[in-house]
Amino acid sequence: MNEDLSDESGYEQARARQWDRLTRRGLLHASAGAGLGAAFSGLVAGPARAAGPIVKPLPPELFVTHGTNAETRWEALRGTGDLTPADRFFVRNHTSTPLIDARTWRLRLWGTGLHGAPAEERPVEFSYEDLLGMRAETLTAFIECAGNGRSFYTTQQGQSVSGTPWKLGAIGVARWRGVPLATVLERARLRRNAVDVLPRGLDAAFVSGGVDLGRVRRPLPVAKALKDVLLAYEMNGRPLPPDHGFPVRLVVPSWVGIASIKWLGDIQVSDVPLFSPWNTTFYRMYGAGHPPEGGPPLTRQVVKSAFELPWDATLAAGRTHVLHGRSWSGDGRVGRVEVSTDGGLTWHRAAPRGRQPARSWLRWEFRWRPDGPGAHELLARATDETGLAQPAEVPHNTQGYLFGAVVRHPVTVA
Ligand SMILES: Nc1nc2c(c(=O)[nH]1)N[C@H]1C(S)=C(S)[C@@H](COP(=O)(O)O)O[C@H]1N2
Ligand SMILES: [Mo]
Repeated sequence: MNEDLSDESGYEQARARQWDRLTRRGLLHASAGAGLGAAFSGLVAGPARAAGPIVKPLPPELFVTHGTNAETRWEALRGTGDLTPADRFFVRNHTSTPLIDARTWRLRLWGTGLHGAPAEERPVEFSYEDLLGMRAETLTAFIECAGNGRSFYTTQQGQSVSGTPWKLGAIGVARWRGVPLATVLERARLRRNAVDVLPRGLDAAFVSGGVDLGRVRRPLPVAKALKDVLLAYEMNGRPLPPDHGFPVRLVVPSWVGIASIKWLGDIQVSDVPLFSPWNTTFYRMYGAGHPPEGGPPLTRQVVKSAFELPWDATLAAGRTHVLHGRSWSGDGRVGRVEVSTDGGLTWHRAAPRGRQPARSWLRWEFRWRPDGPGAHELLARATDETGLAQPAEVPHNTQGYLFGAVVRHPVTVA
């Protein structure tokens, strides 16, 4: 296959064609759920379950919880640098954080995309120590949920969407260290005709609407897997915390958070396209304006901005405040940030604070002296280096993914 599948539009076009072919041939069902994957999961030692869905403390001044998930409060990022400390990094769990023993843990690679390991019964195995012994790389990158900002489809656009009603706190930036997925694929003797890898977590199977969808897993094109994906075992200089994927997680820079599978147990490598509910039912756009079978699988995150302020902040009238915020994009660095304090009538440039690491966020500040007391809305909009800017409104999709419109942040001047 000579298409550049690390390129977003190329990937999406290729996927759309593969999708058509497979659904027409009726193969989807056979490869989607049960089949090989279920048979193989019998080989995976069952990890212990934590008491609650999330292991780390979730003090209310740092997090808002939504079921099995925890959202970072933006005011809790005030005073932090580019890296989000692990104690305030958001958690998105489909079920519960599993507690895994790194001494018995193995990463297993299997499938038709590997030489010599055609069947799932003969996986290529790596222990935690094997990975620690390989040449490591570090990468500073954000992980952001595709649903970050979802609640604003409803509160700003009056639209109904399903899923966790995040504000803007389903993002964090960390310095990840680990082994390039490319290194491990090479050691497992990747075949030239491999097209997809399907990493799968060791957390419990996800049940949605009474249907057991199996363990969390989402296919990734081999070209992306070989480009910049990390098998990470460290976050900000420490071993991964349990909630963020200990012992090893994938970090897929700039792509929707679901791609960065936590608590990695096995990776299927295939010479035919792979499917799971996480690239068919979820993480595609459905609804008016989208194809009935859904848009292409989501890949890159969109441009967004947020203020490091409580939601409904109170600021004193008649004095100058330095407002802090951050902007980011899945397409490259942020080029420009503008702020409006009058509901979007006039816009003024925010001042960057330092240089933005690639695949991370730009921190910025803006001086504002509110004159009279009352309710205000603060708006920030960013344009990335490719020229993509945040619009005033975004088209709806039923699952509320990729809300990239300018968010109106309520502030009370007192
Ligand atoms: N195994 C597994 N991996 C997973 C998930 C999960 O529930 N199980 N959630 C995904 C989603 S939707 C997101 S947004 C990110 C969140 O990573 P974090 O919890 O470390 O912030 O992990 C992804 N990887
Ligand atoms: Mo997510």
